[in-house]
Order: sequence, then C-alpha cells, then structure tokens
Amino acid sequence: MKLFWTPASPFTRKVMVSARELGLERDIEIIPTTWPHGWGYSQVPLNRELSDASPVARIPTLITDDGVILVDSTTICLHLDTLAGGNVLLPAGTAASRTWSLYGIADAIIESQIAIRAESLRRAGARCESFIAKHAARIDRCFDVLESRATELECRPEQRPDLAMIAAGVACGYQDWRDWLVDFRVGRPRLAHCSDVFGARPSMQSTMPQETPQH
Ligand SMILES: N[C@@H](CCC(=O)N[C@@H](CS)C(=O)NCC(=O)O)C(=O)O
Repeated sequence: MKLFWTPASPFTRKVMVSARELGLERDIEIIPTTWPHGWGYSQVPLNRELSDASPVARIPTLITDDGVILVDSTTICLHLDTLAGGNVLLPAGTAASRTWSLYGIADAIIESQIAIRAESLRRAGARCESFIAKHAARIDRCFDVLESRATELECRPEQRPDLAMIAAGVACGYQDWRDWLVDFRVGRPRLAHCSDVFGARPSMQSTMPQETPQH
C-alpha cells in the first residue's frame, strides 16, 4: 500500500495511529507530499502522483495493493481494519453505533481545526473572523461532549483503542500542538487524563505532528 502523507495532517495521523495499533505500519509505503501554505485558500501545485491518482487531491490518500484509491481517512482506517481481520478497531454489530457516535464528534473537531488552519493561512485582513469563530465554537461544544462521555473512551493502557479513541486522541493532540488553538484541558479533566494516557502510546508517540516542509 502507498499512503500520501504529511507530518502535520491530523487526518493522516489518524490513519498512521490506526495502522500502528493494527500492526500494519510496515505494509505502508509513505509518500511524503509538500503543500505550499497557499493550499488553504487557492489551487497549489501538487505532488504529480497524488493528483494523477485522486481527483480529490487531499491528504491522506491510500493506494491499496490492488491499486484501489481511497481518498478519505475514515475509509482508509476501515480498509486497514478489514486487512487486520475486521472489527478490531470497531465492535461488531450494532454496538458499533456508539463508537461511530463518538468518532463523528471527534472527527468534526478535526474538520474544524483544519478549517481554522486553512482560513488562518490567508493574510491578516483577508481572514473571515466569523468563520473562524464558528469553527472554534463547534470545537468547544464537541470537546464538552467528549468530556461528558469520557468514560466511553477506551484510553486505558491495557485496552486496545477503538476508532473513536484514536480520533479523539488525535483531535486532542492537534489542539495541544497548534498554539493558536485554545487549551481544551481547561474544565475538562477527564478528557485531559484520557488524552495524556492515550498520548503515551507508541502509536501516538511515533506520530507526533510536525510542520509540513514547504519544499
Ligand atoms: N475528510 C477528509 C479530509 C482530508 C483533508 O481535509 N485533508 C487536508 C489536510 S489535513 C487536505 O489535504 N487539504 C488540502 C485541500 O483541501 O486542498 C479525510 O478524512 O481524509
């Protein structure tokens, strides 16, 4: 498998953490891609292999061993779970709806984090502050729900995390990393604890975010 990757993308980190938790990271060939900062608000020159492979041209994109293109982190994680035997990162049957419920909230945080990132890349004066405020408010509400449902998050060291914990852990990790995002820990002690415990896992330690190189 080939994965188009950047070190800053939380969507890509979700895939890499899943791969590591499933023992599949060695089966993935990483293809680092560069993104000029203008990506947030304009068309930028892309890695040719990525734009040839996917009309969506976003990170992460996976080319499976059969040459199938997967263009979204959730479907890539599900593909990895299937390769690992299925229902490893998700419970079987209807019990999965609880995992999806939490996952959707955590993933919405990541979407809003990246929306703010994209908008913030515009020069001062060109940014839409009400757009940023709308996404910041959504992040805040979603973190509040993760705090109130923190006992459902599988963060105990002896537990294999599910997809909801992975998405929540990555969302917390991105919020910690970007100093222009507010501290999610204030008033959310259970989520902060869960993030710390989960963040100590090798899958998280080996995927710490870094700024994507410009060249
Ligand atoms: N829903 C997608 C979102 C992926 C996404 O937005 N990736 C960002 C980087 S974190 C990207 O490639 N943005 C480039 C663009 O939108 O042109 C997923 O889960 O993979």
